[in-house]
Amino acid sequence: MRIKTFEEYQVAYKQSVDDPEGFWAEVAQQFQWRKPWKKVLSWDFHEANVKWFEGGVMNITENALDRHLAERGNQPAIIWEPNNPEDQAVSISYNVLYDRVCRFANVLKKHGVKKGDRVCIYLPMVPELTVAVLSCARIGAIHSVVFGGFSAKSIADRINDAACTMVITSDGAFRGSKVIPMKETVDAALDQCDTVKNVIVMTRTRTPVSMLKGRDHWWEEEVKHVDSNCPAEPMDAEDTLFILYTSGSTGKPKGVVHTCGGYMVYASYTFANVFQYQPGDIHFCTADIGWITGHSYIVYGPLCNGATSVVFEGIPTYPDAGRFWQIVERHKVNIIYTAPTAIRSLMSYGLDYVKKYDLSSLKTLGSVGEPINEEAWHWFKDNIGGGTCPLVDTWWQTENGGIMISPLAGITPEKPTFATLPLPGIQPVLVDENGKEIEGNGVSGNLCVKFPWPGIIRTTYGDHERCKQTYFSTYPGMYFTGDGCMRDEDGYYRITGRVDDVLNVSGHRIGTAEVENAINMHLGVVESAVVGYAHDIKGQGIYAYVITEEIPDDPDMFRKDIAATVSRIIGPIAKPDKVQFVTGLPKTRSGKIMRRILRKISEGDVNNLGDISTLLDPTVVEDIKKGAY
Ligand code: 7RM
Repeated sequence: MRIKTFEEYQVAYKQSVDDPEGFWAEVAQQFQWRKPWKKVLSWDFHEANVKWFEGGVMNITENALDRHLAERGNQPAIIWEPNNPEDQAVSISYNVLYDRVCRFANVLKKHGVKKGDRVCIYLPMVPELTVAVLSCARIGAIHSVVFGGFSAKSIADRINDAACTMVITSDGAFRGSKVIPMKETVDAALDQCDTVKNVIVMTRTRTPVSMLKGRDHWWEEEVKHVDSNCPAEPMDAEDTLFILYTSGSTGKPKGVVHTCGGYMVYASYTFANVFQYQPGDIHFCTADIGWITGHSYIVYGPLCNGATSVVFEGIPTYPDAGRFWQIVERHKVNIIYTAPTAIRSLMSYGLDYVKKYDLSSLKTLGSVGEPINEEAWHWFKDNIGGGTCPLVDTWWQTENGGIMISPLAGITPEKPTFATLPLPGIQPVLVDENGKEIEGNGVSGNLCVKFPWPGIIRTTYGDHERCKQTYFSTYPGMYFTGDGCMRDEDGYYRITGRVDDVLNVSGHRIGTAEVENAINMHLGVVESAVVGYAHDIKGQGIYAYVITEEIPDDPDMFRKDIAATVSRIIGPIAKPDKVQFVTGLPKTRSGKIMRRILRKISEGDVNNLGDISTLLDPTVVEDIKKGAY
């Protein structure tokens, strides 16, 4: 399963294309199955139907926990680094994690949670988050983790879409110097939800919270009164493991569905190979478990490989910009997997924060979430990796379950700013506007994948048609990623960014339509249009053009009010960086906003707007260029 040389990569890649079923069956055999599968793969991209390892029976927690107990029961599964560096880190062995998962799984059962039920998890980065996720998987309940930065309304939308019956949260969260309410936000969400029967509240900040009799229960009380034995629920490989909501170019976020068998195989295989994980390695992924990167490379991938995974509660700049490097030194981290936005931000604080710490334990560096610029790539490689650690720029998406295009650390070549080569099993293609495949090297196009892999999205929860429409209809017969991409003379891939109306702000996916809808809910707003613009740290910033009923008396205050509304409706991550008030928006005769023009204006490229003759009213462009008010 482990690729050790470039030649082995080439052989594996070829086999994965010539005989995908044979290739993946061999990989899958290395996991623990209760019953073998009957069919490795059946698929139809036109109907968006893909099944892997059908008929196979397993439970991912037996692979993430039980399987390791005999050999490494006392090895840390998780090292938890709290927000405050002066508080003791907590090491949780596989034995203890197993025990905590079984107990909490019994708590879920006691409250009536059964296989197939949906459970919303809204927690900070505490060990209980991993316990909650695995406990759901243990009993076959479907977890829907919602990132702790989302608003009450976003939580409610997600709970209602999936008809969750249980919520797991905490009283509050520590984040840098801030204490953030969690339960209070859940309470506000639950005013708009009626499927939720029970809420379990873990104590973190011990801030006062309302606890409703009959609905709300303290985590710590609950786990006292349950058995520590909880046999894993037998799951079909194609039973749903989790739902994770992600933004697209239209409408509300979609519930991406991943299933047990294929996801396990893909997350684990990619973890082992991309990072070249060795037994005993300490792996530190700085993402939040609320995003797919955390699901696959903090929880499932590392634990299914028996690794030690660092869970960090805080932020990179608290108490200062040396925090990541302090963690590396303190826990002798071997693999660090982070995002370009974090690297760029830390770069700006200078090297003193880096030099204070011993980073010699590091073996592998990883980057994910957005294109990494050349400067950040070299800074990371040279100053953190000492110029010698391999750096893997990993491209993938929530819908993919795991890494798709990336170097294998130290095995396949690197090229700054390039995700380089597809992993075995991944068949990328570039297509032109008409869906025609662009062959050869030294070309650019829209990135599609023409053959299924085990971690591919199965459906969008409750709305299969939407899955078909979003990913499989633009270029019939292929999965469309929404990304633009170039393939250079050597056949290496470089992802250039989204080609649809999805923004990537600090590695967070945000739909322009979502932000516009939130802005339009603000009192006095008539209409708005949102685009991304190049931002030094965030990668992209959010630029909003807003038409108001009246010229605001105090435009700056109005801007802040709009930001407050967006924060309230979506969450602070979606707040616009810039708001420009305008009297009109550039629209085509059919009423479509020409974002292309707005993007250029937001980047200051006003003399190069291209063809504006198709606009209903070309004069609005002049007004916007002037900066109306
Ligand atoms: C893992 C994750 C997916 C979008 C994707 C891209 C962008 C992610 C890279 C990247 C360039 C990379 N999932 N993206 N990784 N772009 N190079 N290495 O981020 O669903 O939240 O976002 O992120 O645009 O479509 S995600």
